[in-house]
Amino acid sequence: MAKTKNGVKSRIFLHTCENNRIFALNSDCTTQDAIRTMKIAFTTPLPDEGFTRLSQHTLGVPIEDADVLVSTFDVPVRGETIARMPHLRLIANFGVGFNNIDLDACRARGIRVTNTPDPVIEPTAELAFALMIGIARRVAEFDRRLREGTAEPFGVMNNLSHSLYGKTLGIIGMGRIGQALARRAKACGMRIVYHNRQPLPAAIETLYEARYVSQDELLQTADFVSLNLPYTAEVRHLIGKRELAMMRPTAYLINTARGGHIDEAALVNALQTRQIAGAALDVFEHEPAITPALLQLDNVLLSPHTGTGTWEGRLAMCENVCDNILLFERGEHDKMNLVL
Ligand code: 8YV
Repeated sequence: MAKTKNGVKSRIFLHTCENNRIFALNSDCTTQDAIRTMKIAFTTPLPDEGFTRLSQHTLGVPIEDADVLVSTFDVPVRGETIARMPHLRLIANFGVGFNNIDLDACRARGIRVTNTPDPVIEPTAELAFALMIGIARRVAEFDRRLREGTAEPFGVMNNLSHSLYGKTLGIIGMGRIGQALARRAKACGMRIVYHNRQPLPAAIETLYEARYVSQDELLQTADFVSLNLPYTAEVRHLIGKRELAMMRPTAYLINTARGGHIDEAALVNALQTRQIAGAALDVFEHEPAITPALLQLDNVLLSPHTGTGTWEGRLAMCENVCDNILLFERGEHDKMNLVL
């Protein structure tokens, strides 16, 4: 057990899933409740206090018995898992991205799928911004070098880095996370260009002083390129050899979306040859494995898929999952965050 800052008790077992094992959450529910209410299984244990609103339900049942599955990004819900769940009616994903779920298998069975788009916006934008500052100002590298005793001596022309102020941020995927990042970047004196499937309404562009450009123009002109778009098979390797070659040698690539957006082998090459200045990555193509060459490079800042991983974010995501389950139970499907 651990305590949060505000004293709330919680079990922390995020990131503990191994071999797609299905974990159970503790429950005080009686058997009688279980007969009357929906049975909910979890692919990964989540903080108990986030689910008190579901206490009349049976939480943490074996997946074979579940009506509802709460899933997370790190445990794929494949067709074979769904086939083991004859009663399954809803997958309530804990996270905005749902590429962990086999939607075709859900569609075939009429299983509904929800996600948590709202609470992930600010923490993810925050981490993207932290990564931008971190890589450009060499924050983690300086810390590491000082601890290792490999730092350059203090001095006016030593330990130089690059400013964000006055630079151009190119956002690929100007949805709500992209816009939350734009808000932060604008406040720090950055110019913003973006690429989306469609340009945003003029009022939103004006708000962020953001200019719509083609993806190629964005790659050619931005000092920082941030990926903030959802992952689907069509955008696998959106950033590969060709795209990296278009980027400026002084540019940084930031990814808080999904690892599959980037051809990691091509990125390693671009970083080793200094074709681009650096990369800051919260997500990885072969997650949780990290391409070993990335670990050797100083012009890379790494983070363990923790864009939404704040206490505040996690508890708000739990609330969002509970809302979706309770709305489903009441048949208020139009109010749920339905993705299917
Ligand atoms: C979450 C995420 O940590 O929301 C998402 O899509 O990728 C993550 O940042 C994760 O989904 C929690 O399950």
